[in-house]
This record gives sequence, C-alpha cells and structure tokens, in this order.
Amino acid sequence: MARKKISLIGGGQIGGVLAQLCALRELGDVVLFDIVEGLPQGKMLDIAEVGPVDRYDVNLKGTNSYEDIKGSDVVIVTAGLPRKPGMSRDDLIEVNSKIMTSVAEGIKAYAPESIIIVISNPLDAMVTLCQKITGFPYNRVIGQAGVLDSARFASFIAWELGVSVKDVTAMTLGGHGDDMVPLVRYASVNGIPVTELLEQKYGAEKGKEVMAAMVKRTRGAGGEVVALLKTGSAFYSPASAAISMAEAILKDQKRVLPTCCFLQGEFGVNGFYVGVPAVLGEKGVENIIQFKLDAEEQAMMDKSVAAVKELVGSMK
Ligand code: TXD
Repeated sequence: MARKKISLIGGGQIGGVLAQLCALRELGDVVLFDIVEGLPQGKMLDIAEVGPVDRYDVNLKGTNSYEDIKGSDVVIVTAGLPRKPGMSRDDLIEVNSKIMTSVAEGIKAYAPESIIIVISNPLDAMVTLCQKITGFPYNRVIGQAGVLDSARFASFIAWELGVSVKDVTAMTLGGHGDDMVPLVRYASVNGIPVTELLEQKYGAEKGKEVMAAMVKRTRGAGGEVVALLKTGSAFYSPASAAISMAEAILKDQKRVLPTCCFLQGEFGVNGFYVGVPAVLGEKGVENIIQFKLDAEEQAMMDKSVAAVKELVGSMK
C-alpha cells in the first residue's frame, strides 16, 4: 500500500514540530514548504538524518515550490505570523489574510484533492478564508484549535485533582478566542463529573470558584505562553493537537475531536466556521456531533459565535 503524503505549509516553530511528529509516527511521506530559502530544506535534512536513531522510514523533503505538494492527502497550514506579547489573535488578521490567500491558491493549484487542517491565527477567520479561496467542500477544510483548548482545560483539571491526564476528558466549543466555551458540565474523570469531585474536595461554593478559575485560565492559556516566551506563541501543543486530527483522517479512525467546522444549522449556527465535536475520518469531517446545551452554555456559545462573526466580518 502506497504511503500517505502530508504537506506542511509553513516551516516555522509549529511547522518544524509537525514535520518531526509526522516522521516519528510514520504517518507518511512529508513535504515542508516555506517561502524562506533553505529553512524547510534545512529542517527536513536535520530530521531525516536522525532517522536511524528514531527509526522512521519516510521520505522527508523541504521545498520552496508548491509543485512538491502534489498528491498530498493532508495539508496542514501554519503559514502566518504568530502573536507577540500584548497582541490579540485578531491583531494578526490583516497580515495573515494576505499570506493565507497565497497559500490557499497554492494548495488549490497543486493539491486539489487534499484535506486541509488550518492552524494559522486568527484561526476561525483563516479557515474561513482558506475554504473560500480553495473552494474545497466544507468537510475538507477544517481548523485546529479545539483539540488544543480542550487539552489545556483537561490538563488544568488533572493538575488540580491530582489525577492522570490520561483519565480526564474535557472539551471546549466555539471560537478560538477569549470567549471560547469550556464545557464544565461534561468534564469528567473516567465519567465521574469534575464538578462533583471539586465539590467533594472544596465544598459547593469553593468548588465552583476553582472550576471558574480553570475556565478562565483555559481561555487565557495561549496568552499565558506568549507572555512567557515573549518571542512567539505556543508551538509544541498546537502541533501535537493538529497531528491527532491528521492521524484520524489518514488512518480513518472516526475520532470524535473538537474541530473548527463549517456549520449549516448545527448548534443554531448557519454559514460560519465554529469549534464543535466532529467525527474525523478519511473524508475529513464525516459527522458533526450535536447535543443539548443548557441555557448558560447556549449563552456562552452565542457570545463566542458572535465574536467569530465579527472577526470574519472584519476580513476585507
Ligand atoms: O492552535 C492554534 N490554532 C494556534 C495557532 C496555536 C498557536 C499558534 N497559532 C498560529 O500558528 C500563530 O499565531 C501563527 O499564525 C501560526 C504559526 O505559528 P508559528 O509559531 O509556527 O509561526 P512562525 O514560527 O513565525 O512560522 C510561520 C512560518 C514562517 O516560517 C514563515 O516564513 C512562513 O510561516 N510564511 C509563509 N509560508 C508560506 N507562504 C507564505 N506566504 C508565508 N509567509 C510566511
């Protein structure tokens, strides 16, 4: 069986980690594209040369030519500038829209059958623009934000309760912004509601305060890393998050993962990309999982969707 092919558009901080993770997991042959001469070629040579140690048999190629992405099954896009301290994700929209336009044109021309996972920020706007320019079906253009935001929420819960991260499930909905919706009611430790465990540990009121603090930290987690790094934003975590989505597609795993999908009525949203739980398989988004939100969750979701609509509306 022929190996799958993954192309990574953007060979910066996240792109380099994506390339190494693809190799380590032997997901397929990997092409790393960037506009900077030598950058993708150098990173791919570096990863390739340690193959005997990390024991992966995949072809790794760095390039400055879109020609090389031909035949890609999955394309992951990180091209774009990251935030600096004090910047919001939305501050990137103008410069990254220009970059995304050229990237989407390149993918449309050379990998018209691929499934695209967008990472570039502001995510909800960039995935919208990517789909518009490529004209690909909505199920083949998705965004990565929710897997990362949900992982952050789950980590904070695991650290607070002193349990393994392997046993916490937690999910966020909505946009990849300060209004994202960490779903408190559905957070669990092997099915046991986190709210119940917090109440046992702290009592009802304090338990609610501790949860509220974790929700707040989840919403601000990207900014917390940016403030510490000072030179850019998180890159290990978004790379791993995107790889979990790529792997679900490449191996047709039918994973249910929080995914920035184009909604056509789901959760009362029509015509916008928003983070929701989706079944990811060989066709990309194969189903969107819907479920009832309570009044408080619906209000938060509406607020987050309104922020997405405003952001997308601000794109020229
Ligand atoms: O989870 C998420 N969705 C977010 C995404 C989490 C963290 C960071 N998020 C965003 O990803 C971040 O705000 C940026 O918009 C992207 C990429 O972040 P990264 O940290 O990888 O940025 P770098 O290191 O600056 O890399 C960007 C690369 C760089 O090498 C540029 O030369 C390249 O993009 N670039 C281009 N590649 C192709 N085509 C064009 N036009 C282009 N312009 C720049």
